[in-house]
Amino acid sequence: MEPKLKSSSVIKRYEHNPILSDKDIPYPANLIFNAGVAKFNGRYVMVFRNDYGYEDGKGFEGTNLGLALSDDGVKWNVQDKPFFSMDMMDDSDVLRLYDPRLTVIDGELFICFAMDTRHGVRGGIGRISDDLQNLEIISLSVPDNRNMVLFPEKIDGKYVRLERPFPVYSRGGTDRFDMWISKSPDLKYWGESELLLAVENVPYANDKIGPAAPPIKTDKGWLTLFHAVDRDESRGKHGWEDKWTKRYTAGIMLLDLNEPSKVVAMSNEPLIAPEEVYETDEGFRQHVIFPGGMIDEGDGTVKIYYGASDTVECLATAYKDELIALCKESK
Ligand code: BMA
Repeated sequence: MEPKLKSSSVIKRYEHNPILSDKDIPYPANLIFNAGVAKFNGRYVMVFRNDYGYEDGKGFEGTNLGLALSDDGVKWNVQDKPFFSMDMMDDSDVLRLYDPRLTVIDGELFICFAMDTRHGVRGGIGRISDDLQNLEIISLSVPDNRNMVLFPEKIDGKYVRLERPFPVYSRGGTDRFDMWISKSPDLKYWGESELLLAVENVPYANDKIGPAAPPIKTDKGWLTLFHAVDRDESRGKHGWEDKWTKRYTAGIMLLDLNEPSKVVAMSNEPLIAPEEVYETDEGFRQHVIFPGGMIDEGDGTVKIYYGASDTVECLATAYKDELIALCKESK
């Protein structure tokens, strides 16, 4: 029997979840999920992943990134064309961009994304123009790396990012991937890399972990969401695939304000675990909670945006103080 994981009681899911799905999209769309969200120039901006053109037995035709805007973070207006599609890229090595995260730094909007290429998965950082029409790529990692997120301000004069390289050869040939942190003087050249949090530090993970949303600054530290994966070979069909043995949950921790490579406290239980029908029984890959955005509303609450079942985009809210209280001091 797989252990039952429950969401923390401090999490309140939006009662009309999902907030965005394929039926809201004015161009071909099948799976709308794993969005990045930021408050930028007075409104909420969302860049979401769209896997489109599904054909039975063949899979998907492609992936593009869509753009949606909102005044309240709940109801979204989707722009009539994708924000990014492969015809905008003239590098034949690149296969797709996906899983965007958005961070505003000094009034500019930045995006992190994963980029599949014919020679491995690269983590990318780009700048989005103020009119939200253009993406300028600033930096691309060597393979394999993804799940990058940027902190919303420089710390000690340097930009900081969380990331999740995925070494296979040196780690037994299977998933066993941890969270790392790196620093940069200019968003282009990255270094001072350190291990931040390892799979074995997360009691409800046995497979891999990765960054989720840009951290939020609090007086107790950087409030930081991540995703955690546990695998159980006895799991069978979940969704469109015959075998899907992983479960994705969301976790929460606090990083030191001045030295964010130090985890000061963490919750020993998942923050969000798959429970609702759109998380467990519907969709492409069930039992997947994949957060990509956490917005500080300035009134003591946060909005958390997460992809559910790799199929729809959902919203949950929580009080910042209650999230902080979940994080127990680490030894
Ligand atoms: C990860 C990424 C995510 C996806 C998740 C669950 O490896 O590919 O985009 O949401 O798997 O399928």
